[in-house]
Amino acid sequence: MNANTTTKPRAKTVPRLARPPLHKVILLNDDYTPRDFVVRVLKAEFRMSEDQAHRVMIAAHTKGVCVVAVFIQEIAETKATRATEAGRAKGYPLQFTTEPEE
Ligand code: TYC
Repeated sequence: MNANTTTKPRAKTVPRLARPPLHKVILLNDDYTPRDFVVRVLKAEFRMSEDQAHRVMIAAHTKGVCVVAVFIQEIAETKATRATEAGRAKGYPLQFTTEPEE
């Protein structure tokens, strides 16, 4: 850097506009879908590890529902629909729903 070079001060904070509201994807328990199938769908559609997917499946199984992840509305709805459809394609009543995060 020579003596004539000036450095422009950099802003420390990037001003942010309002963040888009997030929506939860919720997994519902049922009595028929095999546990390993639920785990497989969670891994495929939500990119979870075996461990994470197993934990979420067990939580839904024992409590009735479990929040899988949060996304902007369009992504949440697309993923919930695809995951529900994966169960339906095999004749299972597996259900994923969405709701806005408070
Ligand atoms: N309750 C199912 C069974 O016992 C397994 C299951 C778990 C299904 C979680 C859905 O969201 C679910 N085979």
